[in-house]
Parts: sequence; C-alpha cells; structure tokens
Amino acid sequence: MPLPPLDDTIAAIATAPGTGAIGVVRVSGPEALSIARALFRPAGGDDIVSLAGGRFLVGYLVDEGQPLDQGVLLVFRAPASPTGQDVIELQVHGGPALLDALLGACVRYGARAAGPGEFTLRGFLAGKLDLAQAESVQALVSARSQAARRHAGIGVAGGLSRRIDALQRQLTEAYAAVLAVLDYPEEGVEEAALAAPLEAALGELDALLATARASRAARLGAKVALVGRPNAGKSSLLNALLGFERALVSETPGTTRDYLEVPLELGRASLVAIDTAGLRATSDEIEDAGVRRARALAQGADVVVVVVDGARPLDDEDHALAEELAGERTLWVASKADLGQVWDAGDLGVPALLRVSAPDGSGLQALRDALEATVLGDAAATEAWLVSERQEAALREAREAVARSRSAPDDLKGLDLETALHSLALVTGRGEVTEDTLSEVFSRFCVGK
Ligand SMILES: Nc1nc2c(ncn2[C@@H]2O[C@H](COP(=O)(O)OP(=O)(O)O)[C@@H](O)[C@H]2O)c(=O)[nH]1
Ligand SMILES: [Mg+2]
Repeated sequence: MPLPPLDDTIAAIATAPGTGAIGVVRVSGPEALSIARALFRPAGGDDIVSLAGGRFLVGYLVDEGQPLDQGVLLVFRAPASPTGQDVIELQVHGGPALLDALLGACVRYGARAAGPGEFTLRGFLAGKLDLAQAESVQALVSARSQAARRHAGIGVAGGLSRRIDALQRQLTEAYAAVLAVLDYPEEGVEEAALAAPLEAALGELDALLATARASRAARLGAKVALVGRPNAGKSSLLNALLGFERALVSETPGTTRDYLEVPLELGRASLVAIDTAGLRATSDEIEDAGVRRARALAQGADVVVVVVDGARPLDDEDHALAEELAGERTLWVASKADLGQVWDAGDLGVPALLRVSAPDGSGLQALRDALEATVLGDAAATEAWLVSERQEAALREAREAVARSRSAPDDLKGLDLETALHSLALVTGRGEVTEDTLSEVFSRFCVGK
C-alpha cells in the first residue's frame, strides 16, 4: 500500500465521534496557519500567521461571515510540533454537526481530510517518535484494561524503544567481533567477545517475547475456562469471583448447559471468565453438546481452572478428569471448603490445590493471585511490553537469527547477526522501513491521530 501524500495540509476531527464537552479539529501542513486565519477571529485581534508556536488564543470561529462557535486556537510552529509541520488545533464545543462543519470549512480552505494515523505518520517521519512509540500510542488509546494501559504508557515514554536500542548495541558489538575475524581469520572469533553479548541478547529477547502473550491477554482479555463435573461448584465460584450472581446455581446437576463469558478484571490482568457445562457422560443431547463445547473451551483457554468438589470423596471420574486436564496452565481448585475437605492434592495427584468456598469467600484471593501469576507468567517482571503482533514477529525473527549465529561457522555468523539487527530495526523503525510496514502500522490508527 503506498503512503498518503506527506507535504500537503491535512485536517481531521481528533475527538471521539458523538457529543462531548469539547471537540477538536487538528490541521497539519503548510496551509495550517492560513486556514486558522480564515476561520478564527482572535478576541485580542492578534495576527495568527505571524504567531509564535506554543501559543493559544481565545476567540470566535466564523465561516464565510457565519458565526460557528466560540473556541480556542492552539498554534504549534514547524519544526517544533507533533508532526514537524505547522499545526493548529481548534477547540470548540463537542457537537458532531459543528465539528463536521468545521472540518468541511478547513477542507474548503485547502486542507485534505486525513486518513487514519496520518498525523502520527508525519510525526514518525519527522523523528518525533519511533515506530514502537507510535504503536504504543495506538495501544494506549485502545487499552480497555488498566494492565494494557500501564504497559502502553511505558512504551509511549520510550521504555520499549530503549530496550530495543540496548539490544541493537549488544548485537552490534558481537557483529564487530565477527567482522574482526574476517580480517584476521587465523585468530578465529574470540569466544569471550562473542559469546557474552549473544547470551545476553538471547536472554533479553526471551524476556521481551515473554511479554507478548501477557500483552495480548491484557489487550483482548485472557480466557479462563472453569471446568469440572456437574455440581462441583463452577457457577458458584464464578459468581463469587465476580461479586454478583451472574450464573445460575442449582443443586440439580447439569444446570449450566451453554457456556457463559464474563469479563473479570484483576489487578494487573484482565480476564474473560468462561463458565462451562459440567463434564459428564449424558444421554441428554443438548447437555452433551454443552459438554463437548466445554472440552473445546478448555482446549482453547489461556488458563484452565478445574473445580473439584472438595467435600465429597474422590472417585474414578475425578481421577480421569485430573488426567485429562493436567497441563502447565491448569489450576486445581477444591470447592466447598466451608463443608470440610475430605481429600487433598496428593489424593488427586495434582501438584497444587487451592481450597475455596463460594459462600464465605475463603481462598478467592489466593485464586485471583494464582490466575494473575499464570496469565502474566514471566512478563510480570518486565515493564516494557510488546504491544503488537508485528513487534512480536520481528523479535521472533531476531531471536532465531541470534540462535543460528551461535552455532554457525565463523564466516557465516555475520549474516545471521545482520538479519537479527535488521529485524530489531523494524521494531523501532530506526533503519530501513518499507512503505508497506508504515501503511500497516498507521492504518490501524484512528482518524485524527
Ligand atoms: N456449601 C457450599 N456449597 C456450594 C459451594 N459451591 C457450590 N455449592 C453448592 O453446590 C451446588 C452446585 O453448585 P453450582 O455452582 O451450580 O455447580 P456447577 O454445576 O459446577 O456450576 C449448589 O447447590 C451450590 O449451592 C460452596 O463453596 N460451599
Ligand atoms: Mg454451573
């Protein structure tokens, strides 16, 4: 996809669609100030075109003699502006018809209605922010959870970019050691000069890649499937975690037939909890369809919580389930702790067991903590998170190339390191980036961003 023109004047409504207290129209490009002069009458009579950057004026917006609104004009002068060009922002009352009229007037006075991400694209090309920061901006505005918001904010401040830069320096060091050997082949690559930076780079790449899943989960919500036999207490546990009666609870086994998805916010992770039909062999066709669906949901979930009735002795079916559902991302819960516990983790053959009670809430915090730890995994220790699939793909390529270069013969190590450096450069966009990459990144943005 080719990039849009970069030197003309663009305009867009920058605030969210709908009615609000304030609405903003942004304009960037050579005509920005003349458009401001055509539409804005400063209360103090200042001359807009000769105005210094970083100023604001209060006044009236008038289009062809017709008053539009009272408002504020912000002026940023090139090159010290978010796009590197002259930029104005018109702040008016946030009415959709008013903002449409204002944008229409800007277009009549020479602007082009901007497409998604064009302002940030210009900012990137002017060196105001790098690609990792730009993607973090997008992640920040689309963050739906506090966890996603927090890590995107770190990326906007350059946290991710600094780590990528440090990685590039490490690999460049290793690359230099490899090149030295091409000049003096009889000496061979000096192990210490190469091994240490490569090891360190691999460790750092793994740490960053470990954030990808947590980041995806924070953006989309990690799927947590509650599974177990009928009457184990799955629906009661879901309600207890939520703090309100969302799922039907009954003494009659087989009550939950279809599944139920509910968002569940923990401190640092946002989850989608899924209550499922109790797993059992049944002749009821509808219930059986629910049971098959529950198994599929457990397969596709990020975390599986197996609920086993803690107040009833275990039987063969419990052991069969324990075997079926064992896995790295499975948490074992014994329910109904208030009724007493008649078996323990060893009896079921599981590594750890959390005891919970729905009516008195005991064990719920420990379960929340365990869920959070399982979803975040190794990412918990890392502040700067990857925020896009694109970044993840680039780092995977870099990791593979670094791993290859470790075992490659001396004269080929350099090629792998070049590949790795190239992949890293894609993340921040410092290095060559193709128009396709830029189109892909910025087309995900909102208009006006
Ligand atoms: N005392 C006690 N009863 C519970 C607890 N959890 C569930 N129950 C009861 O066990 C029965 C089945 O619960 P439900 O949540 O519907 O189980 P599900 O079939 O696994 O969804 C209901 O009668 C619940 O009231 C608990 O923690 N303590
Ligand atoms: Mg149920």
